[in-house]
Amino acid sequence: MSPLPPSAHTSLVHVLEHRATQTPDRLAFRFLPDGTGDHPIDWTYGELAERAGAVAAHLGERGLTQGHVVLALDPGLDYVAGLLGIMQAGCTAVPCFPPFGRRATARFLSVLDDCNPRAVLTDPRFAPQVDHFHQQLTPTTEHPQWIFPEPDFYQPPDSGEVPMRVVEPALIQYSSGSTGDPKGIVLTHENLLSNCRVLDTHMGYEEDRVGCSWLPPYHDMGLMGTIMLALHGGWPLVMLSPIHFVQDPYRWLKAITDHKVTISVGPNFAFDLCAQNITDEELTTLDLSRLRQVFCGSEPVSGNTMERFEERFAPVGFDPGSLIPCYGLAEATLFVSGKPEAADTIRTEQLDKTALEQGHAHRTHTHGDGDGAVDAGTVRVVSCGIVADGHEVLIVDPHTLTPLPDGETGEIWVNGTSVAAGYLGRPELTAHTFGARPAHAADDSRTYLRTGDLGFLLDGELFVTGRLKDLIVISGRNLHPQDIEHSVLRAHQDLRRIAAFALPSDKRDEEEVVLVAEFRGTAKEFAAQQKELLERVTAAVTEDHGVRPGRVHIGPPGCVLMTTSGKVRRRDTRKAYLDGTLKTFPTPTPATSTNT
Ligand code: 649
Repeated sequence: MSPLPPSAHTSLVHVLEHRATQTPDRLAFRFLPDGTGDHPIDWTYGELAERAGAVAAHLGERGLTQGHVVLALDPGLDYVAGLLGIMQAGCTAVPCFPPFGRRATARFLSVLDDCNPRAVLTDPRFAPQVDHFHQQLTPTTEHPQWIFPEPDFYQPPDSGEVPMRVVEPALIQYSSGSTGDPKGIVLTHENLLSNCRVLDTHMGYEEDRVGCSWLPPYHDMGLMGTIMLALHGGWPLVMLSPIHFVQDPYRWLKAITDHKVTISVGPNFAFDLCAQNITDEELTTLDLSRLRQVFCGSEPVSGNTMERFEERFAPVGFDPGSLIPCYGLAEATLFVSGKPEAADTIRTEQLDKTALEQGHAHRTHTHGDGDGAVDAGTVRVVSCGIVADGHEVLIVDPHTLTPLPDGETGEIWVNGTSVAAGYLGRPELTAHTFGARPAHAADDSRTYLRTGDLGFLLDGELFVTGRLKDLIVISGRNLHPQDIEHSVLRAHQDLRRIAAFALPSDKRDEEEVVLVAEFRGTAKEFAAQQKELLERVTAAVTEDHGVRPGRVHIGPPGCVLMTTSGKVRRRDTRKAYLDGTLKTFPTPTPATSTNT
């Protein structure tokens, strides 16, 4: 397998064309439809190119030669063909999940409202719902063409015309923004190729590379991190659906064992799930000795989780040196930093907790491979490695916009060719987020992406310590506080201001949702209804978002801190919660019994 000359291709569609010409019979993608090895579906580059071409031709026949096309198929090989076909037809792909269930449908419709697609490519089982979808769209959104591919959709049409009309932008990625306020990240073909190139450089070349992924194909890590990377690099990717993984995490490691996988990826929670749920009996059927690179990113990487995973799977050949903590975000296409290839263990630092809360990374002592013991007053932070080739990370004081020296925490800013063009239809937000310049920089100096994440650099490595933005990340899902707060408001008419934020759970190595809500009533009324209020809030949040709030504080007016313009000050409310200074209802005085 020869690595591609990177400069020779202007898009991934051209990369596919190249592969289909040079190595048509080589395996490109393998999908495990039931999550096990029983009925794998294999596509070679030749087959993939033929199917993508067929999709492009069918779109062309329907007059879809430009504009946005939402791709909302189930995970599988058709998703890959759909994606490349849309781009080949001259359209911009908008990857999305299928509109299944209340939450997903609400988000799906808000994506449609935001990007005004000319067409939606989704599973035929949603055909009966089209009228219902249309009724829920904003009246100004034009009704898209609905395409429900049947198998012949992936066969070249009789006309034989296969377009090759790749145009900009390549793709709109929705991953940030709440349901009520989605933000579409506009990615160019160069962004997608740049992300592949920097990851290729970071990972190095391997003759026998085989990837495995259960990540959703509509999320940046699944799409840009696995599908596009595999196509670009010319190595096969074994895919299973996220549902099959979550139902039984053993399937991931079994697929790695069975298909001689050398590279894989997952968020922190996936490593925990495996370490906790895989039985001793299952363990005996695993062989992880071929695995050389396992990326872990998308949420804070826990040193403890990594150790638990290493310990559990070392007996079946897992090499701890293969773990690669990494950091990235869809606004930078995907990859920003990762453990250097040469390093054989994860780097963690023990830092003084109080100093870190004030923004200074003061080492208490260094940990090479870590023994898991953390002193009180100390936090352990895992390094997310070195910054992507040709990219720059600046740590900036978010208030003064002054660049900070090594070891000081501030907002992570990124510059480089993987950084997206901006948010669809949002010039002001785009200028603010993508066009940042540090204080006193010349007007024509380079601009940076403000990531909204907090971290510091130390000896050339990036450590991510928190989020400036209020996003709550739980089990690999990004939850928007506004959406959760909205559910709480619905739960009870006497609850008004709400603040939702994340705090580390006492019980698990994860964050949990914490809610602070104001109750519009007297202390006595509160005491009488407290139990019901808690039940209703918990039920509403669990039902709407699939997460159970870890802690709920209901207090009198004033317990949720607000700005003068009426915005919830989540971070300040969170701090007051931690400091124990939140307003509370007086504890009811125990009824005094009168002795007569
Ligand atoms: C992050 C994506 C990180 C994300 C992944 C490189 C087969 C197997 C392997 C393979 C290829 C084929 O979460 C991706 C880089 C993968 C190479 C795979 O190779 N994007 S997002 O836009 O949805 O969210 C971004 C936010 O997530 C948080 C930050 O708040 C960020 O703004 N985040 C992290 N927080 C703490 N620590 C980290 N390491 C974080 N990474 C992302």
